[in-house]
Amino acid sequence: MVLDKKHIENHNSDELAAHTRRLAHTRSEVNHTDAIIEKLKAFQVAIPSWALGTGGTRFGRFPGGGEPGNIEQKLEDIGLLHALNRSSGAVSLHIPWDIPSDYTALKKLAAHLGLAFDAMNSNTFQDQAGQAHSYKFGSLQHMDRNVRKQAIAHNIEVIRHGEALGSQSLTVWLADGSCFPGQLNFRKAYENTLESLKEIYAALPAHWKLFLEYKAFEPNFYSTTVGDWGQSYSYVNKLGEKAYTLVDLGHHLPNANIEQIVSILLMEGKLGGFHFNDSKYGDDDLTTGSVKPYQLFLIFNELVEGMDARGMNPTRDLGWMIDASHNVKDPLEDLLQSVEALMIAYAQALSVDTRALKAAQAENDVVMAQEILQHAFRTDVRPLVAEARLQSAGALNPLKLFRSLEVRKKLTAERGFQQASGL
Ligand SMILES: [Mn+2]
Repeated sequence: MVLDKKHIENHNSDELAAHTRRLAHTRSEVNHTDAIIEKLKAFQVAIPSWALGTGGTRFGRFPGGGEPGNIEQKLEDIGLLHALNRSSGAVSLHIPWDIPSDYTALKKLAAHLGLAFDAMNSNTFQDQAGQAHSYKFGSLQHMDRNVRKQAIAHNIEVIRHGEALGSQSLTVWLADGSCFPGQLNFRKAYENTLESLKEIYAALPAHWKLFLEYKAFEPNFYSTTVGDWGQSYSYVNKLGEKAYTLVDLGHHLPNANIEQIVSILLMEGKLGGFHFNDSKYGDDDLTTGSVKPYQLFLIFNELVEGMDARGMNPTRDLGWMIDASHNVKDPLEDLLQSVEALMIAYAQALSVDTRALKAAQAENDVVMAQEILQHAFRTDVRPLVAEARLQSAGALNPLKLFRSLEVRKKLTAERGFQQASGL
């Protein structure tokens, strides 16, 4: 389904008077609003190809209608999101769930929809039909060199697919670890993993990056071989300058100070990118900003400060992606909410009075430091996010327009009740 520009224009003219009132108020409260709006306009978040179908848990899945049945339909769905919010201009593909059959045609479709190919994702956490060796006891860490070779070859194949599409990075997330004490020799698992990663790293094209994602637990429940940011940092430091750590917000132990992790990784020049989601208990894959919006703001506050300190370009120098799953929501509505939450957190962070904060820190004025951050968090910056969309020809209220156009009903009429491919 392709969105008619007229729909957006009509929606915006209906919403304009109220938006203009709200924007004037925000401009009276926040400094440098035009500079903030420009940064918001440039910010793009990649949508993973697996987030477009209804998610599930190991207990079951409750699919909705109109899910995309192939990679082209997945791109069309992201194109629809991007037309609405102008901030979802990239797709992150998963191999083997989304193996392209015709690179040229897919690149043409992506260009038509205004989408870039973000990081490619490999999969050695499950066995595929016809696979010679099983990943039941790990992939890059495996005791058997033949299993490791198979997993390395898969990652290199993913790089080749990505090269053909114009992607420039590979995200490696390993389920490797152990479920019981004694099952694994930690040092040997580390050494095998490092050796395997080195072979994958050697196959990276010159301008590519390798992102190594960590996760504290699950599917292994005793140890994970890339279990936290320190372990990822240890690997990527040994691999070289093209290797970076990737932070998935849901992959920490409860109450971890993620904003501090982000700050240190940025300082070390080893923060590669993000998988955004939210959680209450573990890797819940909830909508970004739905449970802990203040934490999201604090993360963006460190990002803005750290990227500025290193002279980084927020849109080019880090990989931004959503990694969430949606069991009880329309996936497209959920993604609109996630992107909106990211834009709001970014706008809040950009509105922090950094000079006053530095002064408060220098004087150990703890109360004022907290006041400055919370003032930015509590100021309604949503009109700035909406204005960025308006200036980029997106919709002032994407979710409202999505509902009024009955997009899901039309997609269901078009595609039926098929299950999203690859899930
Ligand atoms: Mn992830």
